[in-house]
Amino acid sequence: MNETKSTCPYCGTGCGLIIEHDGQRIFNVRGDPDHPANHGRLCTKGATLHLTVAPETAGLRTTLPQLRTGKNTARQTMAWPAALDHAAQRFAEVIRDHGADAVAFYISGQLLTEDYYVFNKLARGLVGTNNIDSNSRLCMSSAVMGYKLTLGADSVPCAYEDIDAADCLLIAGANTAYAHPIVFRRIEDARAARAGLKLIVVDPRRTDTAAAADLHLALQPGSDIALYQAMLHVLLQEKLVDRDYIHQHTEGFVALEAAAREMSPAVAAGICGLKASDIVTAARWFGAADSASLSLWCQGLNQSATGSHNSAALIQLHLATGKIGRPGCGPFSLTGQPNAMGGREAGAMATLLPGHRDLADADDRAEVARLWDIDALPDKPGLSAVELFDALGRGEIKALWIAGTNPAQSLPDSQRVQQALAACEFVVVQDIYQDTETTPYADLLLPAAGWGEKEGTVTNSERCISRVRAALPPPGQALPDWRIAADFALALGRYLGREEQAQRLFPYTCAEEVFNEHRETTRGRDLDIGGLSYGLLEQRGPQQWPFPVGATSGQVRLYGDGRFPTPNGRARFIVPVVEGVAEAPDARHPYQLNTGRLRDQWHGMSRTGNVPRLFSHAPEPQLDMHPDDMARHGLKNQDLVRVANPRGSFVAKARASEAMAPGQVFMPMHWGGRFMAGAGVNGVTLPRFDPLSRQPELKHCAVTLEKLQNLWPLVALRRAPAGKGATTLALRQALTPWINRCTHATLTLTGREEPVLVFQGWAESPWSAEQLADFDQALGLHDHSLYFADDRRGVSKRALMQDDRLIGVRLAGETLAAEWLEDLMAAGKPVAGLRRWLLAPLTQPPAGQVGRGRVVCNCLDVSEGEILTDRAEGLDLPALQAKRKCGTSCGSCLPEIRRLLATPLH
Ligand SMILES: Nc1nc2c(c(=O)[nH]1)N[C@H]1C(S)=C(S)[C@@H](COP(=O)(O)OP(=O)(O)OC[C@H]3O[C@@H](n4cnc5c(=O)[nH]c(N)nc54)[C@H](O)[C@@H]3O)O[C@H]1N2
Ligand SMILES: Nc1nc2c(c(=O)[nH]1)N[C@H]1C(S)=C(S)[C@@H](COP(=O)(O)OP(=O)(O)OC[C@H]3O[C@@H](n4cnc5c(=O)[nH]c(N)nc54)[C@H](O)[C@@H]3O)O[C@H]1N2
Ligand code: SF4
Ligand SMILES: [Mo]
Repeated sequence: MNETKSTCPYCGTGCGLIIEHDGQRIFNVRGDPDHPANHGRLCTKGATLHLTVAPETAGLRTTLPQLRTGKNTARQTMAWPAALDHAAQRFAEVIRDHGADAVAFYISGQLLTEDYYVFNKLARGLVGTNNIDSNSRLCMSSAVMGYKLTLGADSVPCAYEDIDAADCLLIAGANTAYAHPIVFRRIEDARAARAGLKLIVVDPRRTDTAAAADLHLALQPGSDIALYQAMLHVLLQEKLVDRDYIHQHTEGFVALEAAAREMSPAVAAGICGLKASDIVTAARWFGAADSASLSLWCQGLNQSATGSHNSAALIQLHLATGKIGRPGCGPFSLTGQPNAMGGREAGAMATLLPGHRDLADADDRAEVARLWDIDALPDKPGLSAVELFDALGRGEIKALWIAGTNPAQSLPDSQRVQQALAACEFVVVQDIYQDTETTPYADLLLPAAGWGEKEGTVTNSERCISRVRAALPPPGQALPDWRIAADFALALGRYLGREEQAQRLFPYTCAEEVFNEHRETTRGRDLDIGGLSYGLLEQRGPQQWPFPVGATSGQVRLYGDGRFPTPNGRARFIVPVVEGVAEAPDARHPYQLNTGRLRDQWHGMSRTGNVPRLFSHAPEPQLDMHPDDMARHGLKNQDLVRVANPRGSFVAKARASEAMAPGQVFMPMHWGGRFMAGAGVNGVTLPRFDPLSRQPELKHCAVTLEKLQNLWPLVALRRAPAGKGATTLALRQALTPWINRCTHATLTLTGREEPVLVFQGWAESPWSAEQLADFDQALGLHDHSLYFADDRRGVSKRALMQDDRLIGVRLAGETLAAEWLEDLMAAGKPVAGLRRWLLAPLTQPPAGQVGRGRVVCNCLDVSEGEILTDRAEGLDLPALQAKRKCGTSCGSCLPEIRRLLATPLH
């Protein structure tokens, strides 16, 4: 058995992990005790990474290039040289006929810094276009602008150890318990260690993060700026601002002060829907003299049409109180993706350049041209994500290269995005999986090496650079992303008649060479990593930047000297606009739709969606609603509701949730067209974006709700053998066409060792016998199955057993037994004794075993039902943990277990 140290490829917490493998197969991952981000801990997603690689997902992966020659033909596999030659020829034709700005690259914060660097050089240095943007546009660009507007550069001044030193933690627009679980573990530890530590959470929903807070400010969506301005008002009034700091280290306070004086807590209370006294309390806790305050924020602030000002308004609270640059202090924007920060360093976005340079700055462009030894960089601004897909739809972009992102699912107004992709002349998709919402649009699908198979570096939320290392060879002929980009550049050079230049620009033979070149772009800049090398990272482990030549360690915290990277060294105050959401609810669309993350799924689920146990915490897409709104629409839990606006619609099961305020509904972002009928939540979201950061307002749009009833239901369950990703994929692909023959349908997984596919469908009218027969065929339910039909009632059922175990079930017209049958199949227990009951209309199994309910602790497989039973018997957390061990492994479920133990008994 070998061990290889690497970094988790999911969230920006950037946990270090140890891969246990034999060079052919990864058996397990465990947290790296020496990594400063996690000290050995991992959350549910990190701890199940070995289940996302070969052989579990063999057959799902891309292994050879696949090219489609006609728009409606199937793709054929081909060798790399021919595939890249074809791509180069197509790109060169477009560039020749329509200019360099008729091609574009759309890449990802999940690529490594080395990948980012090469793509950027390809677009700007060889092709000569600034049309290179990243999904980080949907994620971090408002935080980037917020920092630049106020502090003068895009540098996160804080570190995780500030959590340990803070007296007040303000979490704004972030559900850290779900989205950055290991950061949240650290917050829990800090609270346990420091009794006086105050936790304030600003979120319209009562998330698990908010439920843990000392003060939850459940503000109206989009009203953050009014809140932070009112907090500043209180700070001014109570003389909690630091006049010395403001005087010595900042400029522009006079105008901000005047604006804040107008925003009294009473005024803000009206705008935000909060109690004025709570705003005062928050300000007092935050501003207490001689105390340390740290704020953490994420998409609730960034994904807004005023995202840059949302961030700035929060950052300014730190500047006004001088709570920055000291232990426990500062504005700490949590990065979403594992290398969102690295992408900003490499400058691979339409508006940025390498080494924290700006495209708009002529000197910066000239410097990069000099570093790359080319005449000049293109100066025409590039298109940001939403604009890029608009231009694609208008036919202005004729060839598009997509790598490491799934825009057909993750961009707002996704139907329009899909139409644009369908209309584009030549789409290249570089992904690790064959099957995402975007891959059907690929004319050329290129196989990328994934986590566990590639070398490079990533930078996490606290500016810490970690190595990503390979444990296995990539499957088939998959290649590292930077290698694909460089090989394409060499081919494109030939077709552009610039072969020699391409060879000079892309001489790399390994990731380390790319890193060393990237390092040169940082020298003398705020993010200077001149003193770092793969060798040093190998010897001394992960390091924070800056790390200039001669440094012995990275810098934990920035701006301790009160000097900021602005022309005069002073931080700047701006007057933030108070605007509210871009699409306010109205009489026809009275609900505000909020979107975000679940604990155990990752974005479009291309990876986590292959791991059955990651579905157990939230098995299917559900729309969270306030109980009064449910009542208004006559909805009970599990009833279907259609969510619609002029852009589109989707259907989900309604769920009453006390976490929601009336008038607001919440839908997770993860479920796209492969997992449910329609396009998922982004079928209705709004493509309106912040004019400064160009980040779209994915968090809010207005919708109408309609209860669906009297639909004909269908449930199908099918076991796929363990470790046979190919079978799962084949089954999923066989069932996918049926999704859209239903008014609503979902296709998900359950089980632990062996995946069970779960298809739920609802149709306007019963399917014909022929349709059902075709469906059964797709499901592999052959004639030897148990069969029951009552044609008069439109009911028909089948069950297939093998060796006393249930391996397939299909219920149509009446699906009462679906839940316990699903539990039975997931558990894989023998069902011989139940044979005669399998097709009966029973809501409970006859033996009386109740279903276990949703799994809360994924590591130890403990369900909500079990926790509530123990709790009814009077067990507290230690007793519960002694009995069931729940929450003792990764701890991601601890907030929820605590909440379950604290809910009143009925
Ligand atoms: N499990 C999991 N973890 C992840 C990811 C994942 O897919 N799954 N993705 C990673 C990525 S890329 C990112 S960007 C991060 C995102 O991490 P977060 O931003 O923490 O997560 P979200 O659920 O998107 O949104 C956070 C909260 O913003 C709230 N919110 C909505 N509107 C407003 C508002 O107007 N004001 C305020 N104050 N709050 C509002 C929502 O109710 C939600 O609870 O997560 C990362 N971590
Ligand atoms: N409604 C709504 N929409 C949102 C959000 C929201 O909160 N609400 N959040 C937004 C945010 S913050 C983000 S970051 C985006 C994320 O949205 P996407 O970027 O679309 O999310 P992923 O599903 O992670 O896509 C990553 C793709 O890269 C592939 N991949 C994984 N590893 C590799 C690799 O090493 N190389 C290559 N080439 N491919 C790889 C995966 O299989 C997957 O297809 O979604 C945005 N969309
Ligand atoms: S918190 Fe979880 S998902 Fe994020 S880096 Fe750590 S293990 Fe990975
Ligand atoms: Mo993100």
